[in-house]
Amino acid sequence: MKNRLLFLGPPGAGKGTQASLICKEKGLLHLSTGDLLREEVSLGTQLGKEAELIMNKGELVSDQIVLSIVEKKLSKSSQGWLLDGFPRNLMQVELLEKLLKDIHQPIQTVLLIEIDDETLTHRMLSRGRKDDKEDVIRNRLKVYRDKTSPLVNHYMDLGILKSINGCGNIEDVNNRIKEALN
Ligand code: B4P
Repeated sequence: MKNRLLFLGPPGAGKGTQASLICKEKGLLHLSTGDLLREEVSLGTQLGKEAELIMNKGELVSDQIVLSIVEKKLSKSSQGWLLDGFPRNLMQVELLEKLLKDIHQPIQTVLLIEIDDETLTHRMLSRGRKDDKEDVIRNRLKVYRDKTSPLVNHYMDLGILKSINGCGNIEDVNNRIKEALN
């Protein structure tokens, strides 16, 4: 299996859930920008304070903040990695491509988790995180459509995109992902 992966999909699609399973199984570094930002928030750092205000509105945190977090982690990894929730717009794609070129570690496969808005909204409301409120979720879906979904065409044009259906239970989705990555 390839060991430099990117999981793409709308908020609540299960990127984090599935990325954890795949990373545990394959020994990859799990790099979730959402988790890393939430860690900064819980530590009460200056960066965390700035990020929290933006995350609670469902907007994207600044590209430079996110890149600096990713850069630190990626440069330490030797066993392969899975990017979860990053990049989220075309500027982040550009910044990431430059970074990966510098360390000679191009992405091998981008996996798109596809799922309908109703299921996403239901999952996020059941999770009940601070940014899982109905109006914030609506905005996060809009931000995904406006800023993140153009990445699908970008990676399709590069010939490295695979997509799977994200509906169904965690195990079924996991099996679909493993099949797609084989
Ligand atoms: P993220 O932390 O990336 O979170 P997410 O997109 O909401 O969730 P994910 O798709 O990982 O779903 P999960 O597995 O948790 O982003 C949060 C915020 O951080 C963003 O809005 C933004 O502000 C900021 N941010 C992050 N990255 C950024 C970047 N690169 N640039 C700028 N800002 C950035 O699953 C959702 C729920 O569904 C869970 O409760 C899970 O248990 C459940 N679930 C999963 N799979 C299921 C299944 N098959 N069946 C039933 N339930 C399931």
